[in-house]
Amino acid sequence: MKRNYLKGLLSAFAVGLMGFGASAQPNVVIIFADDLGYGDLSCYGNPTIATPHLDKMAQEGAKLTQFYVGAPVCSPSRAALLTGCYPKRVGLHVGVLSPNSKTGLNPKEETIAELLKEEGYATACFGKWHLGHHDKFMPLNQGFDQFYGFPYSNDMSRKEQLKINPNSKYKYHLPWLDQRDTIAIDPDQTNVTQKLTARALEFISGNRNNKFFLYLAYPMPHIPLYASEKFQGTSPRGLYGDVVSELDWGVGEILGLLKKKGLDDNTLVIFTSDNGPWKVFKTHGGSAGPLRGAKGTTWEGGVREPAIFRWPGHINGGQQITDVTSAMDILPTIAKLCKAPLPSRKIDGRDISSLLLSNESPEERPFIYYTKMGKLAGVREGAFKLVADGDAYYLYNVEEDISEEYDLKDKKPELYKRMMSLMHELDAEMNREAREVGRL
Ligand SMILES: [Ca+2]
Repeated sequence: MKRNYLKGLLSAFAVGLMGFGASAQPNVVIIFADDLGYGDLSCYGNPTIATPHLDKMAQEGAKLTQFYVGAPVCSPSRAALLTGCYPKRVGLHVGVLSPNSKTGLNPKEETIAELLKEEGYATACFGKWHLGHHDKFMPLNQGFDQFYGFPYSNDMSRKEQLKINPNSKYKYHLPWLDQRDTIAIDPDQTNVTQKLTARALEFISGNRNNKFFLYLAYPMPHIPLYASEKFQGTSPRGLYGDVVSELDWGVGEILGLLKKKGLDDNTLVIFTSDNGPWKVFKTHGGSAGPLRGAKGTTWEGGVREPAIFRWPGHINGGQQITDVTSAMDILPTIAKLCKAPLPSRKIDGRDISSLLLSNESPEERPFIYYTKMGKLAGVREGAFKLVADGDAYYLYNVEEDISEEYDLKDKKPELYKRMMSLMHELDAEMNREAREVGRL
């Protein structure tokens, strides 16, 4: 007790000091993997992939077990994370962007980076962007001071496509950018995770006396898979395991540096992935664990992701949070914790800070499923999920039946009907209020 009292006095003193110079707004680090599945981390049950750093991060923070992303593919999912909106609300719901796209995230939308930049944060996006490769859509025009990485997916490259199919007619090249400069074309991807991690460490060190927001969007384990020499051949899971182990190493480096610089209890770190595993690539794709489906589908495996939130001294360690949450909740939660105003336009996520900080469940909110092409495909409310597979609809209790095996449509006709109208109602509202995608 006495120790706590002393600790309280000391932190009051520290807050006083901070009030003198910097404020008590925490730093934020979002580490976003690409195509990593619900079952790919050892703390989410993977039997062969070792992720000691992420496991430790989960022990020191909160592990969310019913966390959804906004879409089962890259571009719309990334739009949802950065804007706190369903992809449909920001017009980016129809598939992924490609090197010949003329659209992108509308610069009028407010990203997490813009909210925090307004509060004086240093902001950086390192890794994969995939929200429009034309300058007006790129990170430097969406609130980020720095960008280093790929404008789109790591397979959108003639060099990589030729490895998959020697007769490929794919004509686009994959640029590697530093700010606006192309510093390489179709680069060797073996050291991508190392390079991005190094840049992230440099950014954190350089801003240890400022507030900072780091969005580290690793392009792995999206195919083509690449691990550095040090990690090649290290995992019993094969190359996929090597790649995930290297991402885990990167997370360990970042958490280690935060600790070393004394930034641990002033930095919220979030780890998750943009969509489920790309199983069509067999062992080069990941695992959704007990969940049905994969990337590109609205089965749970397409959109439910591992999610770990760590902020020592604020978020209690070792928690497992089973509330239904989503990537769209991240923006309003960060806004609350960093004392930043919300975007002026309507958003879909809700602040879950009280869930993270004091285990108080927020008001339940239905989650709407859209296909990878943005078509309405289901709704989740409470334990129940209505989901379309083509033209057929099914009803599951995804808490009792995590693998979506036992259809309840005939057993619960009233619920089925109610959820069907709820889904259409929510989508109709979305259609009325949807905004324009960014155009050239
Ligand atoms: Ca992806």
